[in-house]
Amino acid sequence: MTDFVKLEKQMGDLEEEAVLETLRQLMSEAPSDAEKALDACRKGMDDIGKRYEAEEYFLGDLICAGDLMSEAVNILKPALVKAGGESTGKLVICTVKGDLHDIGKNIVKAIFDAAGFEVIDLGIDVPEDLIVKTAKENNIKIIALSSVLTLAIDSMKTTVDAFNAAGMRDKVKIIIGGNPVSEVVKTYTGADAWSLNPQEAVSICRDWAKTFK
Ligand code: B12
Repeated sequence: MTDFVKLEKQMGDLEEEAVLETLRQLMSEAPSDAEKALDACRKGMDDIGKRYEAEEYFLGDLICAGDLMSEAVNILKPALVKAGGESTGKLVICTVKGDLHDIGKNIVKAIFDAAGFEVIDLGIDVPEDLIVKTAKENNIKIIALSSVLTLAIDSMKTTVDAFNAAGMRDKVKIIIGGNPVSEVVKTYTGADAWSLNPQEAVSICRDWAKTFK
């Protein structure tokens, strides 16, 4: 039985071997707990962020944390991605302008892929005009935006505004996610939905895709 509080602490303490061993064991004994493990790892990353702000950790530690989280996700991925069956629709995903973080975005992409969505991933630091152009050229109606920097919340708003300016706002649905995202951020940016949970995001987008058919 995995101790998730301990896992969160191991992650926060950057105990690489202990984290990876715990996850490997979980995958062999109880893969259905993968989502709980992901959540514990994400909370551990929050702790790392706080310790970075307190100058207990430095940029090199953030880089190690990013590598460790990517390894953790690779171990958990087979259990996180549940095959979706029928083809569900198309969406474009990216991390918005000014933000280079992509671990969360990549998890969301993998889960949407597995759920049957055709996903166009524009990567990181993506300007709003490229997102609008891609949606227009590929007739994409679902836009998924990721950001973990508080500053990049404004880029999410700029992106929503750009769809307005292009006369496309009523033709697309926009979902946002990432650590600082909340109901308040959703209202501020003008997005249609928000989530920190990729599985929940899939079910929101599946409902949207049905209304487009
Ligand atoms: C790892 C990390 C890095 C790595 C990133 C590696 C990579 N390839 O992504 C590196 C070292 C490169 C990095 C750089 C920097 N970082 Co950094 N980083 C982190 C850290 C520790 C973890 C982020 C992470 O991967 N979390 C784990 C993932 C899985 O969680 P997540 O992104 O929230 O995603 C989940 C959900 O939110 C959701 N989700 C995510 N996206 C989406 C999208 C949609 C549509 C949906 C539905 C859901 C969804 O699904 C995911 C799975 O559950 C955070 C701390 C934190 N609390 O987040 C700081 C943090 C984000 N970084 C921070 C800072 C300051 C920086 C730097 C400016 C440091 C510097 N001096 O250079 C640079 C920024 C450069 C830039 N312009 O972007 C600050 C931001 C502060 C702020 N308020 O804006 C944080 C919060 C640390 C802190 N507390 O100070 N960082």
